[in-house]
Amino acid sequence: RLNDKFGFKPTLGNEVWDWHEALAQHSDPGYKEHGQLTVTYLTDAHRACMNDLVTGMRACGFDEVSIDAVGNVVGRFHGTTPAAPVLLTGSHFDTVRNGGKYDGRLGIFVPMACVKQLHAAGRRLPFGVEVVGFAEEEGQRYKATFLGSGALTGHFNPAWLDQRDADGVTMRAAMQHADLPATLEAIDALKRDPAKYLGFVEVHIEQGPVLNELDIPLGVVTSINASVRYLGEVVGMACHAGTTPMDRRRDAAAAVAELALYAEQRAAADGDSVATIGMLQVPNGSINVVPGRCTFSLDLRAPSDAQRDALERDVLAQLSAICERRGVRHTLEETMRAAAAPSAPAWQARWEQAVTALGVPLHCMPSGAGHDAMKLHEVMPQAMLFVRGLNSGISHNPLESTTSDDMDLCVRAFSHLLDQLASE
Ligand code: HGY
Ligand code: MN
Ligand code: MN
Ligand code: MN
Repeated sequence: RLNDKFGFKPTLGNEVWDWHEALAQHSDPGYKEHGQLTVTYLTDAHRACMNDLVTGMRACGFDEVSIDAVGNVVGRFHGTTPAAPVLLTGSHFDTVRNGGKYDGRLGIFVPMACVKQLHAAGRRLPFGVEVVGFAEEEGQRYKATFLGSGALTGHFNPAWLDQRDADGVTMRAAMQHADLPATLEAIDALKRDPAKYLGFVEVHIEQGPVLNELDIPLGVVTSINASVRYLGEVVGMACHAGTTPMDRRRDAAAAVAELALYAEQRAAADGDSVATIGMLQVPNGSINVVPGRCTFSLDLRAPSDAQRDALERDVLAQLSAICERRGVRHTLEETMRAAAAPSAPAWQARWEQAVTALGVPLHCMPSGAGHDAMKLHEVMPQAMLFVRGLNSGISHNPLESTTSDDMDLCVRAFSHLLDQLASE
């Protein structure tokens, strides 16, 4: 809390800060012991987060709070008329491994603070506000990215239920362990009718350096970049590291390493594309054995679908050429594909108005990170608000951070958007 150093101000930003600290107490085994934050889908830590969010929403004065069939925590604050359309908002509370405290969670806590303020003032809006803590966005325990928001848009993949995690536990078993119904009927019933909603807004940390370098606390998102993810394996031939001449090897790891360097320069050539091999393993490797197998991940993103497709085409073609030349073979499984999600103009304008009303210089920008908003984008208008991070906006890293002052600005911007919507 930076503002503590400059004279404590009891703001909702401080409260939102405290909520993050409380939720960050829960972490998966193997990480908690090292003071690392990892909360993956339906682990005990994840369920503790669910329960804390239910308690927190109830304390803020939501009229209805529940945990839905996939583990999303849903809070509803009614409008003046029960039949009025609803503003949908929220973000995810799962994290990447050894992640930061604010990725996702900020987008749950900021609207919670706004509802707390409305409830305390005895105010009702002419529309309802539905805040969702999405249970699974990062796709860490299961290859099921955007599971929570996908369930609301009718895009839950039934095959996910039988996926096994690293310990062989199926998602279905994990759901049963978490007292969730684990049936497709219950999950399909979560699909929201877009006609009942005004749209979806999401507040999120920028997870990048732009706002920090401009020294601007808030930014309005113009579009969320298109992305595609693969898990792959290259198979060559394990052999003796000491006796096998360099020109007689079928080294699986060297092939993937060559792909990584190609993807890096190919994405850089676009200027605003990105390519990442975030996972690269030699299963059961040994120091004195030429790698016979190498598993890897591929994450490709670009501002437009066409640019993402061109990057993808070149990288996959290069993978084939590398494998051909090295006498190794590869398999690839696409695990996620998301189209670019432009902000709905009316909703982007409302964020712009809110930011300007706070006297914050207006900066509009694309999102390199994927968000739940890109799932809701498939069924309703959406737009996002970014808040800057410290440490050059680093994210997916324990160094991820922001300030209670900037959190307070988010609450005030969100409240302004609500008032603006109520006045329309
Ligand atoms: O990977 C992403 O862009 C997001 O953090 N899931
Ligand atoms: Mn993330
Ligand atoms: Mn996120
Ligand atoms: Mn998200």
